[in-house]
Amino acid sequence: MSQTLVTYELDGAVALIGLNRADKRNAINEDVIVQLRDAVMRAGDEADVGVLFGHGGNFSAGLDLREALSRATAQSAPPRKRRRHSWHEVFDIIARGPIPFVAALHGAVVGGGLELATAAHVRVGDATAFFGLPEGQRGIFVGGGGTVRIQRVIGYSVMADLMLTGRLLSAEEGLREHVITYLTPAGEALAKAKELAAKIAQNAPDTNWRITNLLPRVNDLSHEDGLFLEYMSSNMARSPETAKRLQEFVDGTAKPLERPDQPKTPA
Ligand code: 1HE
Repeated sequence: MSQTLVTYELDGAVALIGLNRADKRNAINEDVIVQLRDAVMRAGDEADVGVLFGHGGNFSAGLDLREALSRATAQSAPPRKRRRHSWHEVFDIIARGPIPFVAALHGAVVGGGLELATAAHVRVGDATAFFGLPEGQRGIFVGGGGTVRIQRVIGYSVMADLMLTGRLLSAEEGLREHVITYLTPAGEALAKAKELAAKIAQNAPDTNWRITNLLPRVNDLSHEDGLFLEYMSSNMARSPETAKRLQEFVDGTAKPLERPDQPKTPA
């Protein structure tokens, strides 16, 4: 596995992680998963925010169907020991790890590519992006956490529609269905994702961690348990950073909030 299938670059507090298999439309095989795991682990150690993107003309064409075919036809015995599915493990490190991730999406974002994108916390798409779940056409099923994550993002009715009919959503439709929350002109998703990542890196890391780890878990809880967890969290010992940030606001030295109708201040 000498080929660099996933690139890694540290840009200040932001780790840039790129799928680098453009000739195969960044289809995800097991070697990609192994390298992606290394990259996101490293990002968690070194960076405050990660950005996921695809080299070439697409984010990702999903599961490597050639590899899937050779697995489907190989006469191999079932494993003696069960292990956690490698995609679940890596996508969970992204979704529930120590740092937030922003995904920059363009071209194909389909199948496992969409599952990877929805493991990120903020998604930016450019005008070339299209989204779909063609598993039905391939005779397979989502396997990268899509049943849990994509269903939460777009809801059962849209997910079932995409899977049953094979319909692809345009970038505009993706924005409407909350697949992405930012839409840029063609070729500008990565720049926008970097800009957002730099902004996210300015938050207190502990607050970012609660946004990425506590908030999604509350979705799985009852009303009572959700409020209890929120109460416990808000009463956790406050860090010196919290006091410093509150003091800055009280002193009038904190950066003002950027209102939607004002020109953006540099991050
Ligand atoms: C691939 C893959 C792939 C491209 N696995 N090799 N994913 C899909 O069902 C999507 C399959 N791909 C496509 O529909 C198209 O390739 C695209 C719309 C993404 C791009 O089209 P295009 O015209 O730019 O590229 P292409 O000519 O179709 O493909 C270029 C090369 O990439 C070609 O290889 P080559 O050796 O002939 O040059 C393709 O075979 C290769 N390629 N996509 C393997 N996916 C954990 S469960 C998740 C379940 C899923 O992800 S299901 C969705 C699978």
